[in-house]
Amino acid sequence: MSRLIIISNRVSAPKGSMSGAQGGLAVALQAALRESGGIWFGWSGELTENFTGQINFQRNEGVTTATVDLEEQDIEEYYNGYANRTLWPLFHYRIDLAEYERDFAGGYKRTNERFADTVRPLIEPEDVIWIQDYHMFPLGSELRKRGFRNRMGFFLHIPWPPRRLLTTLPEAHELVTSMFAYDVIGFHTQEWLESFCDFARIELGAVLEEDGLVRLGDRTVRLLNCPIGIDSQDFQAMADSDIAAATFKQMRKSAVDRAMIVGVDRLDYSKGLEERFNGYERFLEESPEERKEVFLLQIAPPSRAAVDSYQRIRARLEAMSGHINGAYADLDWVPIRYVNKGYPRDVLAGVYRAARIGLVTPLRDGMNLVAKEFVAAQDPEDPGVLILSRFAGAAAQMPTALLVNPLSAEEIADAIRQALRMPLEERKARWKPLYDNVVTEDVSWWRERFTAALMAEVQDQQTEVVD
Ligand code: ADQ
Repeated sequence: MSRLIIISNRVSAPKGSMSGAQGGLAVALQAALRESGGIWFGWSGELTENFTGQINFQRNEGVTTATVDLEEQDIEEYYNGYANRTLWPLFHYRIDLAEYERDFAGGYKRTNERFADTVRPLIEPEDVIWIQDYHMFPLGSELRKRGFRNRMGFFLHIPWPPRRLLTTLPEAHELVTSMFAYDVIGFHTQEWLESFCDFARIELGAVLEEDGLVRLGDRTVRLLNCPIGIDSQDFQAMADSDIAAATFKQMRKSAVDRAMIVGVDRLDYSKGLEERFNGYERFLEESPEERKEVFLLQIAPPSRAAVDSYQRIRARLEAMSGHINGAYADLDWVPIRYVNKGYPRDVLAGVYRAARIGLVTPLRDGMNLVAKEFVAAQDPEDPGVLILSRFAGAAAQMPTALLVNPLSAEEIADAIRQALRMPLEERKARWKPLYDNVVTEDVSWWRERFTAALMAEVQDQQTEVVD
């Protein structure tokens, strides 16, 4: 079996006994590395005065990680700039928030060149390279320019935007052309895959061949619809753990017979939190008789605090929760508990299980793993109801959730009412197919599906320079 080299912006070394500290993606990629004896390379998350390219190797529980520090200008332009202020909003359809700056684009290119130069001595001819996410679109092409003919795959964790939006990016042609350096490109849904195809075909003149292949010049790429899942077995085990049971008890006690609606999201404008609060407020306004039977627990740890748009949404949500609580709270009841903290995964599992409704309403999301975790944590004899945005990648695999338009306060309010009134039999009937999917198409299924496609690609194509 070939060695696997995984490259991503941030690297997660195994954390051993810290129960519930690691996400499913980290665990799945670590498992792949253990099997193949490979390396996980990326940014350390640390700052250095001058970039030296010195690699810090670590070996934990059979997984080797190799990380490099970046200098301030790289972090500002590549990470806070192009990745988080240009590509993230654009790829989530928010061109109103996207900032197009040549310095950001330049820093992104420079940092990817630095990654390519740094990882270069670690790669052997038979290695298979798997690059993750939007921080590193051009890395494959940079490696090809340095003479690497290895099989290379890329997986995109976020949506791919419609062609008309992507054309607003000054570097769009260059960026998408560079992606033809890969042998396989994976997306969470057919929709994102087709949007990529549209751009490649209409803007670049790429040719769609049979069987998911797209050709541009002398390079052919396989496009793969490959939805990510969660570590469902581990997550269920966490839901059955003592910590989860204690959290469940604590939550039920503090709910005093009220139904809990739960939202768990990174504090990000793509997650539709303002719109969710509006939808919940609409429900409170329209349903005075049911109002005090519920409360909303929104857990939203801050992220990307260096970026203005994230500071703004944080302030906005604080104001909205204050306003809603001010308008509706009573002596014995507060409609929203808004918590800006992260919790271990076993605690989250207990919270999900105690909830009657999971409210997952991103405006756009590549997949959304919270929806899957919520389903995995439910009690089969008394499952909660998942309310899910139609615009999350997860909706394609979860048709029996209550699917809503997250921009419509009315649809969110209606769905909350429907979920509260839903008889047990219907709750079970809706939950079971969701659960079956979460278990079958889990994170191991995802990574095996992707690596199998990558390993299968025959290298009979020109792999020289792709600009
Ligand atoms: P994210 O945008 O981070 O991921 P998501 O898929 O929902 O979104 O994953 C979030 C993870 O963080 C979940 O595992 C969740 O449990 C955890 N989390 C959130 N809030 C937390 C809290 N308060 N405490 C502890 N943990 C918390 C990106 C894309 C997604 C895609 C994933 C994986 O934006 O669309 O599903 O990558 O590809």
